[in-house]
Parts: sequence; structure tokens; C-alpha cells
Amino acid sequence: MHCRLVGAPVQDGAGRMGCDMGPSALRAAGLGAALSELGHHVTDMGTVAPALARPGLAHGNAALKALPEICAWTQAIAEIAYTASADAMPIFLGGDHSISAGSVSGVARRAAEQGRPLFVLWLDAHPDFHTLETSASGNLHGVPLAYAAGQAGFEGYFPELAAPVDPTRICTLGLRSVDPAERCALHEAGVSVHDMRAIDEYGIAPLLRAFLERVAGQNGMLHVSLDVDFLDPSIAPAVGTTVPGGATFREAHLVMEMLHDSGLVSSLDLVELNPFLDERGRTAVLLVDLTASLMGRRIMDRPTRSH
Ligand code: HAR
Ligand code: MN
Ligand code: MN
Ligand code: MN
Repeated sequence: MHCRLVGAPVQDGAGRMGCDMGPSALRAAGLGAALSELGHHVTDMGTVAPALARPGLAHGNAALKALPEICAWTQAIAEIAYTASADAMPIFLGGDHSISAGSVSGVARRAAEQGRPLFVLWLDAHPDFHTLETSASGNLHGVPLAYAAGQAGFEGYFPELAAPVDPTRICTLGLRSVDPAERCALHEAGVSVHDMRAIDEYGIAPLLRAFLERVAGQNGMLHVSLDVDFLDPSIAPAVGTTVPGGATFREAHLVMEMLHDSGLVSSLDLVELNPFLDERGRTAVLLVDLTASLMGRRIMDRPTRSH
């Protein structure tokens, strides 16, 4: 596989500073080498430069923070996502989760051009399904999935979508912090929602397997968006929005291993890593190891089997 690393050092979408150091920490933790060791060809495309922010871009929701800046980043990241996905698997190094407004919309444009449906697996404590109207915190890392899914109200602010993702092709896994407006919007849009309770009750494997079967059945492409806070804070402290009760070490690796075996993943986000909050790089190293599992690292070789 040819992997293209794309640094997206965005921090304006989060409530606190530090995510701009995420790409550096992931590189320092050995992401490139881990992929090369698995036999992949790795190209580091360096760091995205944001487009020029439109001065004076204001919205009726006065709580929104850094709207012109995030719109400009979205534009630039969508461009590079479209370009990088032409011949490779892009891996977006965040940056807060607002970068996914660009990464998902860019790869969605590519998938549409190739005539294939794009599916999105959103691994996160939060659904990030606010619109510009419903966000109360004003932190724009809370809106990217709604934007990419073509929810109303982004027109005239965020870049026009070439190809909105069909919300019924989105699966969120790991939710445990959902605002009332998001709960309602997710339901109405038809997003597949698997919260932590479902994971506890059924196990993570059957939930993921059902989704992957759906992707495979439609010859889909699959974008995976991994937010650090999907993981339990006890194993991944380097995030500004810790929520107790997250995925365990093995649950997270199992998701990655199953994604690898599916052969379906065509692009990946690693987001919300805040190295300022890390403990001797352990969260960055965990993200690298999870990415390695996604890209073929395994505990033991196993015979081909039916799932
Ligand atoms: N829903 C809350 C808000 O909009 C929290 C969003 C937090 N998002 C992330 N990424 N940390 O998932 O403010
Ligand atoms: Mn998120
Ligand atoms: Mn989150
Ligand atoms: Mn599902």
C-alpha cells in the first residue's frame, strides 16, 4: 500500500491549545517507520497550509469560535485530501477534529468521481454532529461530521460540498457524550449509532462486523476517523475532552485488526491528539501502534477463516 501522510496542525477548532503539535508528536512516535516496517510505501506530504481566511465572516451564532480560520483550513485540507487519495491512502495527522470537515469532504469527492459509495466509521466519544446553529460551545471540532454529511446551515460559510456523504453510510462507534441537538439530528439523518452501552452489551466485534459487511456488499470505500477520546482516558490521556468509560486497549486494537482484515479502508484521520497533555508520549505511541494494527501488524499469523 502507498500511504501519504498529511500534517494538519489545526487547533482553532478545539477549546484548548496544543493540537497543533499533533503531527509532530505522531512523527516523533515513529508513524512513518511503523508503516515502512509493515512493507508500505510512505510519502510524507508535509504540512497543509491554510487558505486565506475570509475577513469578517460572521455568523448569527455568536458562540462560534475561529469560523473564518476553520473554513479556510477546511478548504485547504479538502483539496489535499482529494489530491492525495488519487493514488494512495491518505493518513491525516491532526490537529483537532475540525480537520475532518476537509478530509472527509475531499475523499468523498474522490469516491464520487470513481463512482463508489463512501462510508465513514467515526470512532469517537462524541458524534461531532452539531450544525453552526446548534453548537453551544462554539468549538468547531464539534461540527465536522454534520458538515460532511450535508446537514443544513453550512452554506455560505464552509466550502460547498462536491459530494455529501449519505448519512446512512456513517457509523459512529464509542459514543458517550452526545448533546440533545445531536441526538435528534443523528436520528433524523439515519446515522448508525453504537454508543458505549451497545459495545458493553453486544461486544464491539459484532457491531463493527455488521457495518463492514455493509461496506463490502456495496463495494464501498471506507474513511476511518479516529478521535483520541474514543479511547479510555486511562490509556490515552493526551486529549482536551476526556470522557470516562471509553474503549479499552484491546477493543481499540481489535477494531483496527478487523479493519485491516476487511481490506476496505481507503483513508484515515488521527485527530485530537494534544501532546501538551500527554505523558512521555504514550498517547502518541498508542496511536502509532493502533495505526500499525490497521495497516497489518498482527500478534500471530492466522489461517484464512470466515468471520
Ligand atoms: N459536543 C460538544 C461540543 O460541541 C463536545 C464536542 C467535543 N468534540 C470533540 N471531538 N472533542 O469529538 O462542544
Ligand atoms: Mn471528535
Ligand atoms: Mn471526541
Ligand atoms: Mn453499524
